[in-house]
Amino acid sequence: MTRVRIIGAPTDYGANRRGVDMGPSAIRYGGLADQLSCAGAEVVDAGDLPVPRAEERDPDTDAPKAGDAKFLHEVADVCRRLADEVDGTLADGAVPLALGGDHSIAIGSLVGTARDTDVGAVWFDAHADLNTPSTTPSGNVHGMPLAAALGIGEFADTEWANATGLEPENVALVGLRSVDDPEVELLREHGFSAYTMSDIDERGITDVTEDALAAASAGVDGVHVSLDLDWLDPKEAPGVGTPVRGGVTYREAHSAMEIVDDAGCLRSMELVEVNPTLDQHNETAELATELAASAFGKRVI
Ligand code: 5AB
Ligand code: MN
Ligand code: MN
Ligand code: MN
Repeated sequence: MTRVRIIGAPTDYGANRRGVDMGPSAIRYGGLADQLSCAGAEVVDAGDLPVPRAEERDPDTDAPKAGDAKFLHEVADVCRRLADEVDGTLADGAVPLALGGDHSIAIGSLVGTARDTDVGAVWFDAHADLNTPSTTPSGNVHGMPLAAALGIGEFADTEWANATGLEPENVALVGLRSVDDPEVELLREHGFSAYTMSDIDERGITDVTEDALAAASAGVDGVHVSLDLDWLDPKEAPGVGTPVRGGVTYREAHSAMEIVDDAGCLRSMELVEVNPTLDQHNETAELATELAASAFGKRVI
């Protein structure tokens, strides 16, 4: 039986708006443990990492080497602790499931899951999250986690951010529809597998997700799945801070998560960017729980 260990990371340091820090509570309240049990998993809830409120901190945008990245010290502190939790969970034979919080927590998940072994990652997101402190249009670290974990740009020497066992060849991005110009260049340069919404329109979600998983898992020991809820169309997932029209449907999202389960290489996962203050009746959080259940093997019959 798969053992899933839930680790809450209630941060909003990396996002431009408050509320995403309530994500772990909303996702738990939305029925995560029950959904995972229905998927046949044994669930352990490790609770939330302690995270000081953003108002008590200095965004510190002019710190040396921090460029324009807001709250980078605070993000580093959370990610270091999350990486240890993820690593410890894997050592204990369980699958870590991190709950954000904004997407900056993925740096911690990736560093932890790639600490002692080579891994791949599938990034289900409207955005590429490949900005660096010098290219970011917003200063928000939730737009930078993939660049950080891969040691791109100013992150090259950032010890807490570098996911040693992860290379761009094993990173697949699925559902792209809002990508900044410097990110487009990186996508072309580095050998990522990148699938836009147009690819999904043309080829279908099944084909694209199978290809993404094949690329991510080639020659490595397992795959991290990062699920940013803004991957879905805002009609399906209104409770997110950076919605972009034209995302995947409810059914497409479930199909993709079922294919994740079928591939049998899921090593760790995170659900991020749920913002309950923007949601309608907690439906985005509930959707996150259902999608996690599909990824962990829940089926109708
Ligand atoms: B999310 C933008 N590229 O860097 C930036 O939600 C948006 O984790 C980032 O994918 C969105 O600020 C970050 C314009
Ligand atoms: Mn500081
Ligand atoms: Mn996004
Ligand atoms: Mn994201």
